[in-house]
Formats: sequence, structure tokens, C-alpha cells
Amino acid sequence: MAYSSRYSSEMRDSQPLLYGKRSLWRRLAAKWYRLDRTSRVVFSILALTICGAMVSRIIIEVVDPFDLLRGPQVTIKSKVDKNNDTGDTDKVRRQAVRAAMKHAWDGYSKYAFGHDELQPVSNMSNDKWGGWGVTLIDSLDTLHIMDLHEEFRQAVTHVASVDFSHAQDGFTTPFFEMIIRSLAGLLSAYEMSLDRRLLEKAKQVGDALLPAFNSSTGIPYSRVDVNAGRAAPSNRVCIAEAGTVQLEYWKLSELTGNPIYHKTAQRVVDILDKAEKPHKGLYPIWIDIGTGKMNSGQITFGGMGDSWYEYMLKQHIYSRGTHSQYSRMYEESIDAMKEKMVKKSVFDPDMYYVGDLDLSATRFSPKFQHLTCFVPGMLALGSKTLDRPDDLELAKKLTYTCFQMYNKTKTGLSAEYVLFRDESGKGLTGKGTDDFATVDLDSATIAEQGDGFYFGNDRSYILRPETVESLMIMYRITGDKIYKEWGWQIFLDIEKWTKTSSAYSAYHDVTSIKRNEMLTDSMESFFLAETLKYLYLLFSPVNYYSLDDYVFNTEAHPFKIMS
Ligand code: DMJ
Repeated sequence: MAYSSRYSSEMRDSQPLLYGKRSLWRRLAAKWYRLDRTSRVVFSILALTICGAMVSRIIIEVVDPFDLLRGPQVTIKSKVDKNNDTGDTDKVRRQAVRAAMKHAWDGYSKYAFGHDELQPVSNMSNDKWGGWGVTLIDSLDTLHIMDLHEEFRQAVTHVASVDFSHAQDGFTTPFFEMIIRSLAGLLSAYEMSLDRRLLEKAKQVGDALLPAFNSSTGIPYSRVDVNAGRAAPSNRVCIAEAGTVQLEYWKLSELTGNPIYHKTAQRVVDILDKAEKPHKGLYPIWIDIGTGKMNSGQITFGGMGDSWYEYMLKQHIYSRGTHSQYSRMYEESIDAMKEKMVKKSVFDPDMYYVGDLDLSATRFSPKFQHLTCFVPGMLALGSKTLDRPDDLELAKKLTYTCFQMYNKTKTGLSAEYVLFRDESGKGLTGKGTDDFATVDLDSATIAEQGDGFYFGNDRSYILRPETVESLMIMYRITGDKIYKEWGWQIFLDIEKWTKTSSAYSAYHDVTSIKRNEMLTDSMESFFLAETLKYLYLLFSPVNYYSLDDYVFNTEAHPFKIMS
């Protein structure tokens, strides 16, 4: 049968030779021309199939078409500016912190993915925050910051499937915790990745919790029944809960273009600004929701009061000083704190601390909480923003005390709080009966006193971030490398005492070295959201998530300062 192909043997013979006589190509061509038509068809199909498979493989590797099915592309690029890097030591330390994050994340993923918390000793999980996966959400931006790309993608895919408008039956959601951890975590991760799914989910969380403000005064209730679309009734709420949601709702307004969130949350600030106070700038912790009055509780920069003061400054920074209200309120509070709440140890003149005041702002309690160790960072930030140089000097002294709270224990970890003696040598029992009644201390307590403070009943370290938060800010503002050394020492002790096979665990008594008996099988999400993030940033170049461009919410989620 004659070949109809233009590559018939006659034509072949008339072709000019492109390759030398002995070339492989020519010999293959000769073989091809000798084949009958059926064989050529079979070979052609085979060759096309092989080429097709190779081309698809290349497309999958380079373009990843499955991303189109997954939804919008999450953009991640390495953000540490290599030209402005901080040297080999920092690099090694940063990588060690990143490895700690990976270890904690891997354990959480393996045993508790999508649940609220991993219990890092038993490797069980719990859903004590409503079951929406608070550890996962709180960790999103830390994963992004540390360039843990795949982990971030997996977490975002999961978040996209969570329905925040529906809660577990009978569960009332803690308003403040959900805002600072989840709403803020989603907003911050959205600003980093521009993945619209995160903004949609942030809006879902913000909307689901908005009924908290449906009180006669506009002061929020502390828990919300998301399924019923209403708040769980209560008479009072603390200032930290009511006054640490404004930054998040403001950012939500900025990103969605809907001013209602900011307006609703701002009302709380206006009410408390005008409310009667025992001393200008000092706010008792409890607000009566029905009247808006603050007429019970102590005055503290520790638990239940802390972030209320922090957010005055941070709203000022976020809004670039365009509203004088926040800086005025912040400066009033700091002036009053310095006047009435800051004392120094009678044993160590370098050791300054911030105690608490009773409702009338007259009786002082020489108790310094780990939670209060965010204050030096806040003062340093305020000194830079509002030109208050004396605040920076106080910040240095307080940071020293916060570090000593770690440095002076057997484990190198800090207790929840420490106690000081007043000028007459009296102190607090530490039993938590009455924080404002100073007593003669028993000899055992005095014997336990180091050169500075002694311990109360609660000696646990629950992986809190406040001291490393202040260290990061202090380094960035002063440039003093001692803060990096202190941060590294704290990190090494966290590794030594709290690391488990799957993650990191809170420690029951920092004065005990019986490690196996001390691990409490609990890891709060703020360990991944805050403690590890601040440590990582401490060892990163100062222009990485610069304090000039970002303001960190109280849970360490960076928000871009308003443009
Ligand atoms: C965090 O959840 C927040 O920083 C909050 O403002 C108080 N402290 C805890 C961690 O200690």
C-alpha cells in the first residue's frame, strides 16, 4: 500500500540531510518511515499520551490549579528583610522560636485540629471556648509571620468552613475573649493574606457578637447567646471586657466600610470618659451595666483592668492621633498610676512595681501581677508616641522587675503574681483573703523572701506573654540588647520546663523543680498567638512588623495603622 504521507520513502530520499549520516535522529527517522500505517498510528497515540502527561505535571507543579477550587489564592512571601537582618545569633534564636511554634502547632494539628485547645500532656482536646477552634484562629497570623506556609493554608481552609453564627447548644460565648482572640485573629490574618474568606468570617464573628451591646446604656454584657441572637443578662461587666473591643470593631469598620461597628463600641469609651471616678484617670474594675457607673471593685493595671488602659493608647496610635480623647484619657491614667500605684521594693532599690488600689483609690496593695507586666511595653510605646521621656525610664525599671520575676525562681519561670513588703516591713498574706490588709508576715514567708519579693498562693506559670511582649517593645524602642538576652533566657526555660511530646504545658508551681508533677495539661491559645510571636519578633529585624506601621491588639494580633 502506497503511503499517502508526505513522509513517503521517496520524499525521504529526496530530503536534504539535516544531520550527519550516522546521527541517531536520522536512524530513528529511517525506522519510522519503514513502519506500516497502523504501527505509526499506535506510536503516535503513545507519544501524545506521554507528552500530555508531562505537560499536565508541569502545569500542576507551577500553577496548582487545585487552588482555583480551594478559593482565592493566599499570598505568602518571605517577609523577613534579609538586608536588614540582625545577625547570626538572632537568626538562630528566631529559628528556635519558629521550631517551638511548629512543635506546638504540629501537636495541636495531630491531636486537636479544629478544637479549641490541645491538652499537651494527655493529648486530649477540649472545646471550652465554644468549639470554633480558638487555638487555630489565634495562631493564624503567627503562622504567617513565621512563614509556616502550608500550616497557614490548612488553617485558613478550615476556618472557611466554620459557622460562627451558630454555637454549641447551651453555650454562651465570652464576648471579650472571642473579640480579642478570634475577631482580631481573623482580621489580622486577612490583612496579611488578603484572603477574602477571612474577612467574611471576621464579619460573621463581629455580627454574631454585636447583640452584646443591646443594653439600656450600650455597655456590653459579658456573654452572648449566639444562637438566640441576644446577650446573656448580667448586672455588671469589667472595664477590660467592655473596653478592649474597640480596636477590633474599628478595624472591622475600616475593612468592611460599615461604620456601625466602630460607633457601637466607641459608646463605651464615651460613657466611661464622662463617668465619675474616685481619682482622675483611675477606673474601678466593675461597671454597672444598667447605669454605666463604676461603683465597685478595685483599681488595677492587672487582670480585669489592664487592657482598658492599653486600648486608650492603641486607639490613639491606630487613628494616628486624630482624636484627642484617647491621648488625654491615656495620659490622665498614666499620671495617676505613677502618682498612686508605683512603688519600689524596700530590699532592692532598682525594683519598681505597680500595685493595686481599692475602690476609693486610697488603700494600696503591694501585689504585682504577671498580667501587669504589659505596662512597661505600653509605657515605652506611649513615651515614643506622646513624647513622655520619663515614662521610658519607669518602663526600664518595671521591665527589670518583670524579668526578675522569672530570673529569681528555681525554674526561671514567673508566678502569676509576686508580693512585696511595704516600707514598715508588713506584707500581704498571699492567701487572697483581703488584698488590701497588710499584716506581719510569718517567719516562713520572710525566709522565702528573696531580695525583693515573695510568693503568694498561686505560683503557676500559664505560658503568659506580658513580659516577653514588653521585652520586644523595649528592645525596639531603646535598642538595648539586654532585652534580647532576657527574652532568650526566658525562652530557654520555657523549653526546659514546659515542653511536652506534643506541645507546651502550663506549670503548676514555678518554685518546684518536680517537673513531671507540675505540668497541668493545659495550653492557652495565647501561647501561640502572643508568647511565641513576641519572642520571634524580638529576634527579628525591627522593621519586620514595625511599630511605626502596626499596632498590636491585646492578643498580639498586628493591625495596620489606619492610612
Ligand atoms: C491575653 O489573652 C490578653 O493579652 C489579655 O488582654 C490578657 N492577657 C492574656 C494573656 O495573659
